[in-house]
Amino acid sequence: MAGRSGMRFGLIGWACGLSLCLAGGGFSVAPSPGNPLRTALPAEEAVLHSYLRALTRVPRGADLRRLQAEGRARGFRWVDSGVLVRILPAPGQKDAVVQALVQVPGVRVTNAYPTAIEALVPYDRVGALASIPGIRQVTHPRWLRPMVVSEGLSVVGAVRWQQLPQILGMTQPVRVGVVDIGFKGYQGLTGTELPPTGRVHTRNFRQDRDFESTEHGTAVAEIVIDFTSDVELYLAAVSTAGELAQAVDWLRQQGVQVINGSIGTIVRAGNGCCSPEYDELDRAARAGIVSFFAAGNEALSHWYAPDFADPDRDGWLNFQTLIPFVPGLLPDGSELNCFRAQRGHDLTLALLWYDWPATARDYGLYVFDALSLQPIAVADEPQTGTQEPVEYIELTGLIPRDGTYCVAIRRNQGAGGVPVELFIDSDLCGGRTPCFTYVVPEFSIIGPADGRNVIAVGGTVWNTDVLAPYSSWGPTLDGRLKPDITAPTHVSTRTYGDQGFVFAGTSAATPHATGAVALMRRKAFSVFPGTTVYEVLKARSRDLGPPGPDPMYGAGRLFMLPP
Ligand SMILES: [Ca+2]
Ligand SMILES: [Ca+2]
Ligand SMILES: [Ca+2]
Repeated sequence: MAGRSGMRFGLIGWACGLSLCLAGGGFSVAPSPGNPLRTALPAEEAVLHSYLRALTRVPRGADLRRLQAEGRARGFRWVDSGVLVRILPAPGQKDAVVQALVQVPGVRVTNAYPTAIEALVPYDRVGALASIPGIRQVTHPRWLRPMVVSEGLSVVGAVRWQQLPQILGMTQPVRVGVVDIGFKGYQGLTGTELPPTGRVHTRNFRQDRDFESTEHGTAVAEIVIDFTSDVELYLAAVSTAGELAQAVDWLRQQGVQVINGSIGTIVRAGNGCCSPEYDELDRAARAGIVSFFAAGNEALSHWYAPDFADPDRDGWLNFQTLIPFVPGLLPDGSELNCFRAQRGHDLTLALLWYDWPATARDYGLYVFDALSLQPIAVADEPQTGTQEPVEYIELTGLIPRDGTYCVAIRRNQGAGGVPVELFIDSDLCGGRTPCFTYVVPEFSIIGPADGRNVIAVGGTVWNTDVLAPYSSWGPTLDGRLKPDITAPTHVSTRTYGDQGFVFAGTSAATPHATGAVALMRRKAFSVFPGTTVYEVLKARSRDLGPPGPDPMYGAGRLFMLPP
């Protein structure tokens, strides 16, 4: 199976088998300069991700399907024989880099911003990128994912608004943009759960052209339209951060008043820096557009430490909990953070450290089988001063057997002194129990919900008003209060109801806020002079949890009526 060879691929370059590297049966590595599990690399080659470097050595006639599966595990996806990459230009070098890129035969620049360029590069041409000046890193795109885990309209006070006469409202339908991974089945719902065909506008920014990859966006749009069907609806399909930036730009040009994003990425800086979607969302805000994004489903699948703790000085981080969700399983200080996974399950892991935009602290992310202590996946790119502080693993169906697996974090070089974070796939644990041994819900807001000009929406269970256990907590890593607001989730939709599911996750909460703003603008555009509809929402929201604004519920749960 292609997947198994993908695992082996991840181990190329290991200096020794793990049994040789590990001292005794315990998990500790003999002190040595540098990482004994990784071979050294000349600094000038560090610009290319190791997967791309490996592609430059692929012989003609190689098995492309195997290469694609290996790429997927390392965060790369192919479109035909091209690989989608994220290219980080040095400051001021964007235009020069784009000019050089388009000289390379077969390369297509799919979007270009000062902070990052995305391009589709023929797999046998990736080597050409290493010699282009002004590039500080070529890596995988930041992939966006839907924030689903799986009866809320009257809960938020929308029914009274729907009964209001149309006196003070906008005379035109409200223009609402929905950015999402996919909109499967939306055509079957126009005129019923969605506006009529003439009022649904679509644009596909995905390089793989798969507008109907999932029904997720259709269910999200359905919730917005539950509030008011008097909407011009703009559906934009995206899969990467760069495509999201493009989509927000397009929506702004269409004159939308509200944007809904029930999607996000765990690869984010936490201070709104370093990726083009933030710049486009700032621009949208300056144009008066309100953007709601899912806060994330990561409260049970995130770990954080204020520094790289390594009291035994062996290079492997010692995990500690700030909030002991699972006391007693392992004492604080273990070098393994373990989780259960089933054979064939998907697994996404991101290691981030707060050293943006470019780091010389070189950390690595390792996943071991708890029984054999053999590594099943490794992400350990060199960080030599120009790269983003990210290590990323995406195992699609590659978990070899049902069992326990453990994450370890390695410091190869560079001092500590900056916060370290780990995200694991929230799907792994169904949103109810901690996803691994050491869980820290604080700072688990995803991107772009962590942005300054984005309203981050957390999720409360619709009939209990209790925060959903997975709903991401703030604050942001630079200390801003998030989420901004919470809204009901675990709700019914036609799209998911037909499949027997309730729609859970901050994905379902977000369009409640979007729908509320659309409805209020339509009904009473002019009744709140000198303030924004969002300010009104915030002021009316029902305070929950600790009194006043707090990093779990934000201002409170969405409520549209006066207090
Ligand atoms: Ca240690
Ligand atoms: Ca590294
Ligand atoms: Ca509160």
